[in-house]
Amino acid sequence: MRDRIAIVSILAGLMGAGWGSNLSGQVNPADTSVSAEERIRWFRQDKLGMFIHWGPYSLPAGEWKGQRVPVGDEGEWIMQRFNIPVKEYREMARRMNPVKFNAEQWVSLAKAAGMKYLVITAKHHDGFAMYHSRVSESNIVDWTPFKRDPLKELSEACRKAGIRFCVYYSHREDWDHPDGYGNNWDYDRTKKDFERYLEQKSKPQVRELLTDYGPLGLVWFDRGLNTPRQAQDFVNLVRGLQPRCLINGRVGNYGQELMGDYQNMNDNGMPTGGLEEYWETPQTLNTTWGYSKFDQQWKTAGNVIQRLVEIVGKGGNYLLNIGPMADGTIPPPSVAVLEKVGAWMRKNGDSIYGTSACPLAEFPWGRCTVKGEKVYLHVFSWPADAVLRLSGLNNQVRSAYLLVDPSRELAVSRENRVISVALPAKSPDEDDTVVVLDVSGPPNADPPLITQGSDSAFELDYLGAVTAGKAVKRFNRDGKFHISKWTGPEDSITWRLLVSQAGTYKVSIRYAARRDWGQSKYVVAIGPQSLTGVVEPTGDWYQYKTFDLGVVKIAKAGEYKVAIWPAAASDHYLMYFQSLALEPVL
Ligand code: JFZ
Repeated sequence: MRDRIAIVSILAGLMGAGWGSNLSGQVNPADTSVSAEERIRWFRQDKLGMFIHWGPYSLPAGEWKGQRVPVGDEGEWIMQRFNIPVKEYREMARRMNPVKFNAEQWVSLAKAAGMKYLVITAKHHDGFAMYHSRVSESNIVDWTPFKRDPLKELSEACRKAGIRFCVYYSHREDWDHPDGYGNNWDYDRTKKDFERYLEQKSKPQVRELLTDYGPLGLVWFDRGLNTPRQAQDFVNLVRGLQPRCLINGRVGNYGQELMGDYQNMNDNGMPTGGLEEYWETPQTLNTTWGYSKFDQQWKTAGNVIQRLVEIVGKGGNYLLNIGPMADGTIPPPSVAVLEKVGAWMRKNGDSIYGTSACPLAEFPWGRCTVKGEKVYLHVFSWPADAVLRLSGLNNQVRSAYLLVDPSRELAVSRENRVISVALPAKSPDEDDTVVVLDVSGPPNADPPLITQGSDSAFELDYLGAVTAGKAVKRFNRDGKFHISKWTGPEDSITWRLLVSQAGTYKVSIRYAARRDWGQSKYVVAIGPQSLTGVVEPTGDWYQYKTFDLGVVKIAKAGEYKVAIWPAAASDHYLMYFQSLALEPVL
């Protein structure tokens, strides 16, 4: 069996490597005709997508020869968890026959839930293709009695319904292929040729998906690759065949520079503050991606709605997962939750679609999203006195009303910096009632005024910072939250400080800088004083170190502006900035 696969793979690899025409005819050179902003525009607008994890792992559904995948662990990892031999797993996969699969039904559920894009596992780590692949016979059409191509049917149903069709592809991990990463129970890792796997299976299958299923909204790669060059090959492959197709952050190594169009949070992850590089959080509806008959820990519609609002209010997208059963049935509890979420979205979608991160600090009663000249206040917990209070908004409030009842104006008053909105006695929606403020101009707020800690020191990081130019607040699984992408004096970070204790302060900076970023100069201005720093390489990627910059004298208490910027233009980033500290010299 394996020999046959090897032969098929070699032929595909030869074709894929350009020895003869590849699977799609000609591979175009990477097309740069579409700008990054244009490519991601729909994604920033649509906010909410359906993730689908569906494959042979849905058949054992969390149990193998009496052994159970514990609830809380991932059902789609069953082959690796129990070191199931490829031969046995494939024999199991042969029994997959999803006679109840109905693409139109799945897509209409996504649509009913307010989801605008759908990402399905074309090939997960088990190496099994859920589409008709010519690269490997380990696919649902050739290997099972089903004989139909679910991705073809879903792509057509999505197009009819106006939902963007997207695919997940695990481009590194492959427990079926002898050279793929991850299966060291069947294959000797010392004999693996990973590059051969990329050329013989991974790239040719990605090429098939980009060629045979129409325009894809997004290729959702997973678990990164070893080197930037390997990842760049996949970026070029996608760009060359479908320049409008988005690439997620996991195309490259998580601990290295972002090579996709946006960053992925950790699974189920939630950042503490507003990130400025676009991002998406994938989340399970229970606790497993692939179906498990044991996992009934379903989130409520309220959990999902509030998490959606929190993600969108911090400037990201929400990719919410369903794990269909092997016969093609979507677990009824998933359907029930998504239908309730959809009911809320039909009434409140304006406060989600096309909105941007809230410029205000978080509120104890809920969150906020903004769009045009509107501030959407998402009230999770109704104030006992039915008065909603918020501060920090610079705009004049022209009117206020419930999104579900715009005809009924709510009384608004302002005292100093606090805006109060008189609400109905009872909340119309126990999960999230949206109050709309119609304001003068784009919603804006003063940056936070940072005060001194109990030890009178200041720790200035991404949370309180205002970025300008190309400097952006970012997340990376290894780099954590940092600020970067700045290359010249027009790119800066600033903070507002309220100094209560005049005196001398020792200034230090914490950053990571790649080997070839050394010797770049930067300026740290604190009020009228400034210090000049010279970047010292800290190793490769996100190896943070702290450097003393000298001392400044703050003559009197009051508000000060602190700023950092590159002293000169450069062809690389200045640094991965983490924090600036001002410690009183006693
Ligand atoms: C990966 C897969 O292993 C998993 O089966 C599922 O497909 C999920 C969506 O993606 O799991 C991950 C990958 C990355 C992180 C966590 C789980 N992460 O960055 O924290």
